[in-house]
Amino acid sequence: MGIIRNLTAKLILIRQSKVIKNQKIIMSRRLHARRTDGVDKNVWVEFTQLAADYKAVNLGQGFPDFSPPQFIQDAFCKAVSGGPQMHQYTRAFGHPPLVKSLAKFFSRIVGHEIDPFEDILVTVGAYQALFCAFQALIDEGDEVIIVEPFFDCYQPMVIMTGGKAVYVPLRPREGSDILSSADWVLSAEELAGKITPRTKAIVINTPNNPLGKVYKTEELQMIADLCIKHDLLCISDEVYEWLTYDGAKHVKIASLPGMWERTITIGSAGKTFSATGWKVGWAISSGHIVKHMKTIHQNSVYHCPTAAQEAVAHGFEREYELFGSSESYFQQLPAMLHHKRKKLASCLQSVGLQPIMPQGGYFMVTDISSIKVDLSDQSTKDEPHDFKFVKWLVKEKGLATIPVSAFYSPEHSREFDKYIRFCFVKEDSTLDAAEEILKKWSQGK
Ligand code: IK2
Repeated sequence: MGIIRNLTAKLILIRQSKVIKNQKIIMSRRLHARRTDGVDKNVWVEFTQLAADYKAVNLGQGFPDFSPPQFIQDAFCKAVSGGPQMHQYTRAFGHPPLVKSLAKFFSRIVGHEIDPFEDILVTVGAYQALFCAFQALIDEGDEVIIVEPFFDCYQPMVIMTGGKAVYVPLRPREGSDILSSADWVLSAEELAGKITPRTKAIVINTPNNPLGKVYKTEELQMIADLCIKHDLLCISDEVYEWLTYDGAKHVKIASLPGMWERTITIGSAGKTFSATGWKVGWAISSGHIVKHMKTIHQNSVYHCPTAAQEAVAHGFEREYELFGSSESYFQQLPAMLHHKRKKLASCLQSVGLQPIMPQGGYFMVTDISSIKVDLSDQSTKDEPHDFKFVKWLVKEKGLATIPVSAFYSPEHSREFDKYIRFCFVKEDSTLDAAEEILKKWSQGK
């Protein structure tokens, strides 16, 4: 009996030491790819969770807290009950009714006959369109110029290609009060100075998130001239294209002479029809560019949800017919947001904060350097001032916003860490709740 017990104990020991050895082997191996190094932090993951944890009034992440228009909800319901094919795979590069309606709609705007099957790729939101663009077009060692402030994912997406992100900031115009996003300008000299023989593309975002800058035709022409002169691509993120105010006009850089062939225009049904959860986006460009993006798409996502695409197709058909009329959602949404923008601006002004009035989009940036609060408890890390401030505001006052330095490169983030971003695509009751918090705070309550 004793011998058997001893043998069993020995066997268990041998087995355990094998397990430990295997674990050591596994731990000595690098279990991840290097491309994930340094790109693990994400402002949306961090601050959306924080807002939820503190049940804050949420003027943080950019999504409406109201329903999409009835016509697009009806289109979605109709699609879902539209037969078995609505629940199955559709064409990999875009549901045929959607690519046809996008081509019809945007041909009129770009002034170029867009081929629905060659020139368009439908993606999982604008996010995936951006991902496909960077993966398909940027090689290891290529340089990509990004105009700051920029939607944060451009930087990790460039890094993951092995390319190098090079930054040029929009800067507040010198010598004047910075009252509007139009006062933030791009220096032609600074941009031209960043172009090297390795430069492959320039990335712009108009209307810009977070500033709300809507690039004027002259500014776009300056960028276009450099793209043509140096044979560069232009990735133009235009997800807020319908949201402009006070007469600002959105211009597509792809519509400028010589730019169709080298521009990738990115759009989002989430932003267009106030349905961010549907995650339908697209890239439009010349077929010789889109074909490479299709390669990335077919080897990663392959195809996007059918019913949502069917509904978005219906939305664009409707908007094509109503284009320019007061019934068009592309008129109604900015009209509604125009009021919300005014409401938020006067709320900020009433507590002594000066908003930078956005010409477009649904965000408003304000300078917080006049606010003196003790932020020493907010973080043990050496974080930028606006990160600490936004954390304090959520935890102490129950109001969620986003730090603007998250939209800057590490090189420039400290220069711009005195701003925070408010989102105003929210119910009036949400904006009222935010106003109440700010008013109470300013009265020392
Ligand atoms: N491009 C820009 C400029 C965006 O703002 C977004 C969505 N941003 O929303 C988060 C926020 O800023 O609060 C996208 C691309 C991605 O769009 P989609 O939702 O269609 O993937």
